[in-house]
Amino acid sequence: MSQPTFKPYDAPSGGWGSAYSVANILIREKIPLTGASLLLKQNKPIDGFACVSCAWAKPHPSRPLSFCENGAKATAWENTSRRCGPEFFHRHTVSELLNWTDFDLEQQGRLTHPLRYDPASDRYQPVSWDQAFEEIGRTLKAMADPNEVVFYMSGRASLETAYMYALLARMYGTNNLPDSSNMCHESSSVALPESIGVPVATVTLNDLEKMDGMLFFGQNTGTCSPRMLHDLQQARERGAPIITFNPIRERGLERFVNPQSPREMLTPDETKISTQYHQLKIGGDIAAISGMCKALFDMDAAAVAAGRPGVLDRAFIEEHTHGFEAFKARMVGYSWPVLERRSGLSRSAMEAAAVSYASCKRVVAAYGMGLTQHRHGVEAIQMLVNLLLLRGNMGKEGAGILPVRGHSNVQGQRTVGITEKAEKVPTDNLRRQFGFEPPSDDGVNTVEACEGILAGKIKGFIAMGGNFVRAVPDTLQMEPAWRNLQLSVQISTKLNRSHLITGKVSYILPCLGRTEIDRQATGEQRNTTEDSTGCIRAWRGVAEPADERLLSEPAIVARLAKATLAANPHLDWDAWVGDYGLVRNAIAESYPEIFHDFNVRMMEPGGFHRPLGASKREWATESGKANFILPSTLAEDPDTEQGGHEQRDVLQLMTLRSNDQFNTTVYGYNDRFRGIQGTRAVVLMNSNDMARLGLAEGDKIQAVTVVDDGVHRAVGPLRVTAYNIPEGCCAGYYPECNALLPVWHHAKRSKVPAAKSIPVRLRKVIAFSDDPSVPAEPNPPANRGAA
Ligand SMILES: Nc1nc2c(c(=O)[nH]1)N[C@H]1C(S)=C(S)[C@@H](COP(=O)(O)OP(=O)(O)OC[C@H]3O[C@@H](n4cnc5c(=O)[nH]c(N)nc54)[C@H](O)[C@@H]3O)O[C@H]1N2
Ligand SMILES: Nc1nc2c(c(=O)[nH]1)N[C@H]1C(S)=C(S)[C@@H](COP(=O)(O)OP(=O)(O)OC[C@H]3O[C@@H](n4cnc5c(=O)[nH]c(N)nc54)[C@H](O)[C@@H]3O)O[C@H]1N2
Ligand SMILES: [Mo]
Repeated sequence: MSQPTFKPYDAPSGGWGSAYSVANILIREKIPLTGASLLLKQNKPIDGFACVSCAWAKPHPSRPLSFCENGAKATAWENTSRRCGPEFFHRHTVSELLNWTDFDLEQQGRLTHPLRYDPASDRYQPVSWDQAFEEIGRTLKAMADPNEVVFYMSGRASLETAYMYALLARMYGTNNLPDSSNMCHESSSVALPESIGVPVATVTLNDLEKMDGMLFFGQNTGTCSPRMLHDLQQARERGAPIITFNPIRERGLERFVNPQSPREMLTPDETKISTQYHQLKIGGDIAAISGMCKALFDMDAAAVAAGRPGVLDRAFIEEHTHGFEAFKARMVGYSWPVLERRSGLSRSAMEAAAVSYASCKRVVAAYGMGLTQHRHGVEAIQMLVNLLLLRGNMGKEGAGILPVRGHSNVQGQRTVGITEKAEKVPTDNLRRQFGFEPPSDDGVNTVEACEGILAGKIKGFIAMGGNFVRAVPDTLQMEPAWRNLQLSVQISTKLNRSHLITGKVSYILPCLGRTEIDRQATGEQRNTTEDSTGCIRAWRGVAEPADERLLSEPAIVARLAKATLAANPHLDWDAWVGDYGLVRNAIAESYPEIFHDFNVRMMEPGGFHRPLGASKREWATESGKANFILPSTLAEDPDTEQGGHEQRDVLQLMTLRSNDQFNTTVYGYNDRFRGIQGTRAVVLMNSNDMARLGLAEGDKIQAVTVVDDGVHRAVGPLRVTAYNIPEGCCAGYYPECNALLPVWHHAKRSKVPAAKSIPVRLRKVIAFSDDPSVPAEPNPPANRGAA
């Protein structure tokens, strides 16, 4: 690999950079021409497939080309012509593969055979499907307590798979159904029901067309949901201000050229996206939003005193909200110097944001991991809702709250039963439909599953997709603990590190991807997903399967169920696999309010939306109103501050995605927008902090977590790279930095790991070579961003 380079990237997001990047990956993955034409079916309803990348809404009618750079990469990644079959596993022991990077592992291509780990030869060996299901079923049946087993789900599988998987876990006897949203938008799932009585976004694409202003917090649109840039571009063309809060200047939120517009591609036209860009401190959001609220109260008082109409929506507040007076007293009582220190923004910046916000009548507030992955993630989201409520921006066209979801069906899986919380299960319906008693105790979420594995209480782990061991906190504690599992089953499309940390009995079960044709007894099957705006639609894979041996995810769940559970006269798993329409009928019976007439409605070209009371100003909260909820603190993290985070040599580290990855899947080493090429082993720092800490550009450091629980957590060597980021803050890449994140360092109540604020010290490393084959550090290579 060539030497890493670091230089600011001047081009806008989208544009030619995006077009080249798509072409490169199609060539690299040797996607045949028919494969490239796959992209024409991407995000096309009914007879096309939903993109496997992010969960952003798909417009109807669809655009002729309905994919983005990262969506194209995800499709190419799934449809690669490379295969990772038995001969590969014959050539490489698992111990050897443990030294490979995430990139190299997934580069081997699609998994083709069911595989069982053989400890004697330290290799994965091919087995028959029958043998695999028989042993897995036998091992599950032998567990002393169903709560010793975890059924994890990443966010990609369809509604049909998710429903069947949740049913399998509950019939087995457990609510241990953690999923990737426990590391992601669980903070939204806790915050929003308390504030407005729904767990998800209240807006649709129609609202984005009608909004006349937007607030944007902690979401990297250009990389993580690029198709949304079209909606932002259109808003800007209508003159709507977009006010962004992010510690770093993300290119997609600065300027954009639509790579599918010949006019824009050939002229210097680019759209400036954010009209105000506030580089607040990591974790400064509650203070920044409080500052905006305080400014609104000041403006309102001044307007009313001058006999002008106020800036608050008094009628809305009166009729629809609860807790306003206490909220006002708190906001008015905050002092500007404290708000400035906590947010890292000046009073005038917060006031300017408030003035711009108050100039709009219909505002949508969007946010991502920059809010949710903090100790106070739940409260930060509730503060954002408070800000919307002050001007009645909830439950009217063009306004509302928009958590931008991650995985392409992560929201939908929750809707059909993937949850550890017993109260969210439609117990009566399941009992009536299937004649069994669903478990009434809560199961474990992701953090609790990690704790259970560390404590030796969890003994079996089934993963429907994902790369659990790599995605969770405390890598260096989790990996050895994982080896004590009696059973680890990974249902996957590509090889990843979670496969290599084996338990006593370990299986890899390879499955079809969403882009592939799913042939069953009644013919080619459709599947359904729910996007970030609560829109549910039908899709169909169009590519030939990567291998004839692959089973679909519903087929794997059904075979696991048949091998594990006693026969049930009310449930014919084989019939369900033969016709996914029968699964949808069952979903409709369990969740009639959302899914009635599912098989018919899913065929509407624009899909159908789940009902959301808050979007009609119906508040399913305890007070029966939309609630103003007070934050408990302005501090970013009072717990770790006591441990010394106010010390001058401790920085707050946020762990980020590059433009060349999808979560733990690393497509390559180029973070184009951030100007980092050829490496992921970096720490991005403010140059004043570098000077203060005696570090120079290119120095190698080891990052060490500053908490006082007695565990040493370090990652490195990382290259010091000067970057436009506020003082006291620094950034590194996920998942390489996950070894720094303590498992207990999570959002209060939602337990989302606080991956955006890890207190660290940086220690200079003396002996280090840029040659990755020269080990310089005790860290396993996986914790260095290789190259
Ligand atoms: N290409 C691509 N697309 C993806 C993914 C991917 O890995 N690659 N992952 C998918 C998944 S599962 C998810 S959840 C989403 C994630 O998409 P995002 O929510 O965009 O997540 P991150 O990339 O982690 O970036 C979070 C942003 O928050 C900012 N930030 C960090 N700390 C703070 C803070 O304290 N306050 C504020 N205001 N901002 C902060 C960071 O600078 C960054 O811009 O994307 C999905 N789409
Ligand atoms: N430090 C830090 N940690 C984080 C985050 C962060 O920002 N910082 N982000 C968190 C977030 S938001 C998330 S969502 C999690 C992600 O956690 P996960 O969802 O567990 O991880 P992914 O990397 O998305 O999983 C990739 C693997 O999924 C498998 N796969 C891909 N497609 C399919 C399919 O169609 N079917 C099946 N069965 N398998 C498939 C492939 O084998 C691939 O290797 O990570 C979390 N961890
Ligand atoms: Mo996510």
